Amino acid sequence: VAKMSYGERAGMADSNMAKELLTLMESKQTNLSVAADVNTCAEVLQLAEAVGPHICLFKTHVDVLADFSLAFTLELQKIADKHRFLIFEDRKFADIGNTVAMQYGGGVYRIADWSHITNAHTVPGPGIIDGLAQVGKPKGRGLLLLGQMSSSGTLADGEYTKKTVEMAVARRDFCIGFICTSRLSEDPSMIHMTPGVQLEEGTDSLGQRYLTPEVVIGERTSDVIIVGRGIYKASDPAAAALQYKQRGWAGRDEAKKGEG
Ligand code: UP6
Repeated sequence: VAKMSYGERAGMADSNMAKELLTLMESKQTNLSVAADVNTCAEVLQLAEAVGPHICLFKTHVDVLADFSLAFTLELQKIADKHRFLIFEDRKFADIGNTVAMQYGGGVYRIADWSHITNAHTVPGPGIIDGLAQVGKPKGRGLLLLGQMSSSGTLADGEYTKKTVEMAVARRDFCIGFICTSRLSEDPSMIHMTPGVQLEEGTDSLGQRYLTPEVVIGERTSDVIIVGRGIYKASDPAAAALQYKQRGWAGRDEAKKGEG
């Protein structure tokens, strides 16, 4: 799978959301997602404008925004249309199906109305996917499952990771891939996204672990690098995004040389 182009894989994907993302990655030649972990709507919009041309996916945590409004989500969608990227609200749902359906479709954030992609932990079992699918599938949305985490001491490994992959494949009409630290599935329609990426390997003071774009894409054959502080804390976020984009895309050549 690592040897196939994103465009070839788009033709094999089951869900329209996976097709759309893979097609966009191929045409924009980018496997970069920026994590917009800033605290106001204005800062999110400014970052989206700056990095938009270089990314395939813009990742948000809207529950950290002090001034969230639905008007903000409309502005973000306009920028997404203009620069051709998709929006991923990193909500990490973790409850029973009935509850997550309410959290995804309603409340203050109405995530399903504006976010193309969201994600979920698999601790509750497959009911969480069914609950989210009830809300998201009619709107053409896609779901990522957390198969692994970047943080040290994570419990998401071994059997847990394996069962998560099985759950995704069983609902491939709605599940488009994984949050993970290395490729988990050879299914061409499963998109692998890896957070914990900076230009140098390292850690932060709260358990985050960083790998480089070369290791994540080239050696571990993930599909998308997710970069937060490495880009939004840079003095020039647009220039930093371009640099990550180039290094992430170059990693594809290494991945294609591998035995995958
Ligand atoms: N994230 C991780 N690790 C995971 C899952 N998600 O770091 O296993 C998310 C964080 C943050 C981003 O919630 O938004 O990816 C990483 O940000 P950073 O590049 O600033 O560390």
